[in-house]
Amino acid sequence: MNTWLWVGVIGMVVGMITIVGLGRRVPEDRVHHVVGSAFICAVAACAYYAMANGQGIHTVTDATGVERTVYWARYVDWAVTTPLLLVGLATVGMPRVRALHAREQNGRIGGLVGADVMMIATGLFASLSTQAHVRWTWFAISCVAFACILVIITGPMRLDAAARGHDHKALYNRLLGTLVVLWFVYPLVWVAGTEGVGALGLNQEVAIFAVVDILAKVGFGLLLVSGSAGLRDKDEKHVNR
Ligand code: RET
Repeated sequence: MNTWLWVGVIGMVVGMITIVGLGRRVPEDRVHHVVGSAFICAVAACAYYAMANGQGIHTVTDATGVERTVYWARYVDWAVTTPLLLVGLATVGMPRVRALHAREQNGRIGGLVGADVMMIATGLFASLSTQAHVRWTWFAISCVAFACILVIITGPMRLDAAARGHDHKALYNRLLGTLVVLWFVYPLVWVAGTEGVGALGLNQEVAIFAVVDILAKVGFGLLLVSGSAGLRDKDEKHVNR
């Protein structure tokens, strides 16, 4: 179990260094993708380092008397990193010009981040619940927030990206596909794991989360940074730099 937590630490640190190295090819106006992606890895590296050293872990005794180990440090990690991942995706789709719609776009990002923080916070409450009906109610609420995120990123934000031209549309769709597939693994592992029905043991759960976390942070960050390096803006000619 500890080995997988150390795999998490090393994976995130190596990922961060690779992203920063690759980021040197990214034009100045897209460096925010490099900074965001590198910070995502840095935050996760800290969370994995804490867990590997026995910190950010809590034992819950269920109403039935069964003891469960909750790695709450991952929820702190997710509460910071998932909004950053979504903002990274959102800024690929957002037009640079069209100040007329800036308010709507900022509002949409606010809604997205709000739903995301709600998803993670209610997921933490679910993990810490001792009674099954309370746990599954929190789980359902967290799933509703997840559904809201999916609606926003596959609906209006995707249309915005398509309106920015072929390159942005293609990159947005590639990132969206990767994000959706990987993010679905989290609730599935939660349900199958020790917080849910217990079909997966704690060791397996920790191992799967370590691998998916590396893919969702480092893999997504590499796609975003390498993809944004070669983007051509349709509206670039209107912008004074
Ligand atoms: C929980 C359990 C409750 C129901 C749902 C969940 C979803 C979690 C997700 C986490 C994504 C994390 C990422 C981290 C790293 O980069 C909290 C597991 C819906 C989608 C992408």
